[in-house]
Amino acid sequence: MVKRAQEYLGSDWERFNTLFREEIRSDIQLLEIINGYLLQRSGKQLRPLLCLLAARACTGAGVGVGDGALRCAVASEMIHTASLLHDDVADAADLRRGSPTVRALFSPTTSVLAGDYWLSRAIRTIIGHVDQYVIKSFAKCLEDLAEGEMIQLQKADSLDTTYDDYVAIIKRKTASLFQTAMTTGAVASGAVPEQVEAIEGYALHLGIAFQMRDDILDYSPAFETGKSAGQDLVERKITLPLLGALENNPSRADEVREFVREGNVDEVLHYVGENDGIGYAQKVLEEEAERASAALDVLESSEAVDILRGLASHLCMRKS
Ligand code: GRG
Repeated sequence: MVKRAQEYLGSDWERFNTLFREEIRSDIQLLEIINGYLLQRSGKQLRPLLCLLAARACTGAGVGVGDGALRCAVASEMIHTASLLHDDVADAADLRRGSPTVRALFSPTTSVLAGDYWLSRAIRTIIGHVDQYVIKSFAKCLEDLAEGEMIQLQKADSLDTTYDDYVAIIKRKTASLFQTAMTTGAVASGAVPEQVEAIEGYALHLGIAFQMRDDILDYSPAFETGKSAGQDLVERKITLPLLGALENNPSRADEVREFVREGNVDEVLHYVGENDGIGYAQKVLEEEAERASAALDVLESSEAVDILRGLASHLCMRKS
């Protein structure tokens, strides 16, 4: 489905990739080495894809999204990468996309500074090319990313995460950038408020579902994600599969939260398996994905809208 979306975007996708490489270029040798390393190991590039699909869905344009939307797509991928470079330091992660992290290969300081650079370049890419709405949306998103991580830190200490806390975290750390990527792509393409609202609703629910799937994958063996199972528990993150198991069998709640506190990951994995935490989480995320698709109902039918709906179902089942 990601491939189909890239093919549908055609020359716009190529223009995105060209601008992305131009805008991240640096004269500093160390940055060029790191940037090359990261560009060779690109992920799914989902946020720019969603940004450009939103632009197309709102304008009905066959080819050629405007320069503003293209810049929003580039900025969204740069911010995503910056957040991963910082996150890998916060989590002391050795692997990302199946390869050593910049943190492991160079140093934590290098990873944070490279993240700062990607973040600064994101801002430079849009300033002077887009209107105030777009700038404000990116600024709010950066605030959300930091807040989401902060709430997560707080909860790793108190270990009293509720479902509402969990949703507050994932809205900020994941859904917010989906929303910004898509609404800015739409606004920069001249979308009317009703269209922007539809796109924002889709992005919110898709972002929530996407993070829920990510949290399920953390309970799966490492071969497809390139990360080891139970990593979130090592970092004392209580996510939906565990919340689901606690909902299904609350009788051992105190004991299980104590396992998390002690870092007894195997016991927690066993408890989640026995109490169908994964099934619970999968059901909730599929409902979110349905909400995402339903939000698009007010938009005029188009191939872009079909692809957005297809992506919502596809991402529910993704394995990496
Ligand atoms: C410096 C911008 C900035 C933020 C600092 C550390 C931090 C605050 C935020 C981290 C937020 C974070 C890592 C959220 C997780 C989002 C997520 C599910 C990432 C994985 O996305 P994919 O699967 O990645 O799209 P690929 O590898 O495909 O690019």
